[in-house]
Amino acid sequence: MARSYPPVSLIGVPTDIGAGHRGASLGPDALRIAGIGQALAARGVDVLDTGNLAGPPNPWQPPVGGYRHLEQVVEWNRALMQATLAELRRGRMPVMLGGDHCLAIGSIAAVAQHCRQAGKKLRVLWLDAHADFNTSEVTPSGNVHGMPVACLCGIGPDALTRLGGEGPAITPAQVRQIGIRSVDPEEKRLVKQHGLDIYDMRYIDEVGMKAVMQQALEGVDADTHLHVSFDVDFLDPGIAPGVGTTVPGGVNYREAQLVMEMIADTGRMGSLDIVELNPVLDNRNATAELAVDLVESLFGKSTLMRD
Ligand code: 6HN
Ligand code: MN
Ligand code: MN
Ligand code: MN
Repeated sequence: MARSYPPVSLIGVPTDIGAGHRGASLGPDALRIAGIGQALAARGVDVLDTGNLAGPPNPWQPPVGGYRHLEQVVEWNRALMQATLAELRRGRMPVMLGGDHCLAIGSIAAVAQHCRQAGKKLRVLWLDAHADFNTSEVTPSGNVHGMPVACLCGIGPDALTRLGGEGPAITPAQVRQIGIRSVDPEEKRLVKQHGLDIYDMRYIDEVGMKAVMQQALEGVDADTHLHVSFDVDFLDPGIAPGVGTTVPGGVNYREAQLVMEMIADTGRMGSLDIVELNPVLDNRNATAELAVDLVESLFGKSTLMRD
């Protein structure tokens, strides 16, 4: 059955400040060139491109106290949090065009604040090869794109864990991670300690994506706001080479479509990050085009008679 979607605001976040490779800052334009706006409009969605946020340039420095570019990461995320809140408050669904994954700290801090005020339950679906649960003590790189889930759960520097006010934005119990296949040794200890709900590639192989999604979406109801944080490295590098941190053995094309279709079926997606797309490493924008194809499915495009 055709579903109607709330109006969407695209927010470009052209930053690679939290990443280990330069180039994710070109992601927003690559997604535009791949036709993200037109694809949503063709789905009948009222879509507004709010343009790109501005932020500090990438100083490309080594880590200080376990973080690379912490000051700049904070500045980008403050700006994004404000922009995301503004769109939510005027009743529009924010869709973040990343940008590296550190930007989820700002987007989800805003979404969490909005949900608290609206009395909605927040569920975060984290589609990624990585758990992104590192801390300054255990990070192998100092790159903050490996830390956003921990920061959102209150583990990290004050400037990031308190971005949205007092107290953590979310708890680990609100997060479901899907597609995970690269977790650093100390990060593993942390995700176990905090009880993160992880559907890793082995589990996906064993039970199949349909069962995984049914479990990850369990309890999502009319009062739930679903935030989807889509790290493009979730996908197998064979189909999605345009990312900085490829990990073999990722989600294939049909599995990815099923993930998006099952999210669309809930009708509860309220916000979306599309992150880590790195056009410098891509093959003629193929990864951006694949991301747009999958976003269409998130907005209800399907084969045969289902849409
Ligand atoms: N991402 N775990 C590695 C690190 O440096 O912390 C990689 C993180 C990748 C983060 O892809 O969003
Ligand atoms: Mn990530
Ligand atoms: Mn990743
Ligand atoms: Mn599609």
